[in-house]
Amino acid sequence: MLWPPQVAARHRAAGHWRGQTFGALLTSLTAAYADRTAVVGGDTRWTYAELDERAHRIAAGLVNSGLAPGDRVVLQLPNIPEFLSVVFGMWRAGVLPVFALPAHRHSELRHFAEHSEAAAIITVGEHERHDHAGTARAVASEVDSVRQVLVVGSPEFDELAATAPRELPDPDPEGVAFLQLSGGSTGLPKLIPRTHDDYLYSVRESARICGLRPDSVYLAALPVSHNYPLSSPGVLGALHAGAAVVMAPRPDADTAFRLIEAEGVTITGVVPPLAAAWVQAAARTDRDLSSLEVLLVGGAKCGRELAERIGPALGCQLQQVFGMAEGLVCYTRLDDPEEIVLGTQGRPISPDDEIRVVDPETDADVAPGETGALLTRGPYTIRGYYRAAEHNATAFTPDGFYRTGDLVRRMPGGQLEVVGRAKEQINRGGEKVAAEEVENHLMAHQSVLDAAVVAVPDPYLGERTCAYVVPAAGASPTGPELRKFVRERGVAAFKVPDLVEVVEQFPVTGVGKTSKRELRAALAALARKE
Ligand code: OOB
Repeated sequence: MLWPPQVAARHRAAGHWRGQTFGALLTSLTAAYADRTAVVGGDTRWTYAELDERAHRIAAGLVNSGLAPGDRVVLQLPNIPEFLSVVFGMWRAGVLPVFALPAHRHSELRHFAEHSEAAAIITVGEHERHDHAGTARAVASEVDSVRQVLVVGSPEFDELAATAPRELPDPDPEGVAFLQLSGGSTGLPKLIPRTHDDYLYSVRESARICGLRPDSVYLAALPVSHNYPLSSPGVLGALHAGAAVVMAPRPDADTAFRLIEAEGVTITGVVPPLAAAWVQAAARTDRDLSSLEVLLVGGAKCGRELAERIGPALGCQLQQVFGMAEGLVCYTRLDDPEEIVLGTQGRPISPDDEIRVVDPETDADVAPGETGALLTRGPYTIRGYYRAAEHNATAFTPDGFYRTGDLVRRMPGGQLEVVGRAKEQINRGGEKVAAEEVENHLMAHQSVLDAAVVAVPDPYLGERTCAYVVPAAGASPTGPELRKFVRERGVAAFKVPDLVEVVEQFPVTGVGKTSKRELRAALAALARKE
C-alpha cells in the first residue's frame, strides 16, 4: 500500500522524490568521488570506484543465480564492508533486501522468509559464536520459497561476486526498494516497505541536517541493518555526502575509541546506554577522540542528565534523533540552542511531515504543549505494512496517519519531547521487544497457563522485560527454566525475559476486565511501584 497518486504527485512536485534509485545514486557518487574512501572494515578499504564495481558484479551474479527483479531476499549481515556491496548489488538487480538483524535467530528468520516468500537468504558463516549459515540453511529447508542460501566469505559467494558486470534495467524509483522491520507490539515483527524515492529523500536530508561533508568519517557502531545506523544519517547518509564509512565490528567503547582514533571519525550514532558507557570510558581512555564532532543519540529516550554529560565527556556536539523504521525522523539541529538539544528529541526532517498530537481515546487534537499520542503522515512515512491488511486497519487512521504509539509533547518551535509510550512494547536500550511475541513463546510452554510481559525501569538500559506468568494447574515452572525455553525456541537474545515472576493469578483491574492490555497496564504499574 503506497501513497495515493495525488499525494505522490505533490511529493514529486516539491522535489522530495527525484526519481533516482540507490543503484543510480552509487553510480553518480562514483563519478564524483571515485578514488576517495567509501568504506573501511577489518583489513578491507574500498574506494567509491571499488565499491561500485563490486556492486555491479554482485548484481550480475544475483541475476545469473536466478533471482529476478521484485524477488525478496532475507539479508542478515553484520557490520562488514560487504554489507554495502551486497545491498547496492541487490538494489541494482531490483532484488528487495529484507533487513534481518544479526541478533535474530531461527524463529525470526523463518518468519521473515515465510511472510515475504523470500527466494533466498544471504548471510555469513560463523559470527559472534553463532552459526548463521546453519540457521539460514535450516530455515531454507523449512520454507518452500527459499531456493538458495548465499554465505558471504564462502568460495561460492566469491565466485558470484566475481561475475562479469552487465547492463541491468534500473528498477522503478517509486517501487519498493527493501523491507525494514518494525519494532512491533503485536505478535511477530511487521515488514515495512520503503521505496527508493522516499528513503533517498530521508537520507539526503539527514546527511544535510547532520552536517555530513566529503571529508566526514562516519562510524557504524550499531548494527547497520537497523534503520537508524542505515539512514539516520547512517552509512547511506555518509555515502550520499561522499564521506567515508567505518564499520565497527562491535559497539563497545574500546573498539569504537580505537577506530575513532585510527580513522579520524567525525560523526557516529549510538543508543543511550551506549552513550552512557562511552561517557564513562572516556574519562580513562588514552585514545585521541578529538576528531569526533557529532554524537547522535536516539532509538530510546536520552535522559537530561546523560544529555548534559555527553558534550563535556566526549568533546563533541550532541545531536538527538527520534525516528522509526516506518518513516518519520526528528533531529535536533546543530545550530539549535542548548535547551532544545538537551531537552527535546528534535523536529521532523521535512516541512511536509505532518504531526498530530491527539487524545489516545478519541483521536481529538490536544491543546498545544499537552501530552498526547503522536500520529504522523508525510513524504517518507509508510501508508501501510507489507501484506498486513488487518493490522493496517488499526495501525493507521483512515486518512493515512501512522499511529506511532509514542506519547509526546510538542514545543512552540515544533520540537517533540517523547514522554512515554502507549504501545505494548519494551524499549530495551533501543532494542524493541513486542510484549505479545514473547508472551506467545512463553505460552507455548506446557507449564504456563497465561503470560503478560511488561517493561520494568532499569538504570542502564532504560527498560528491561519482566514476564509475569500464571502456571498451569499443578505445574511450578521456574524463571531459569522459562528463560531457557524461550531462548531455545530460537529467538534473539534481547527478547528473552530479563525477569520472570510466577504469580498465582493476574491482578483484576477496576472494571474486572481481564484483557491483556489491562493486565499489562496493571502489572507495569505494580513493577514501577516496586
Ligand atoms: C528507531 O527505530 P525503531 O523502528 O527501532 O523504533 C521506533 C521507536 C519509536 O516509535 C519510539 O518508541 C522509539 O523507537 N524511539 C525513541 C527515540 N528514538 C526512537 N524514543 C524516545 N526517544 C528517542 N530519541 O529507533 C530509530 C529509527 C531511526 C532513527 C533513530 C531511531
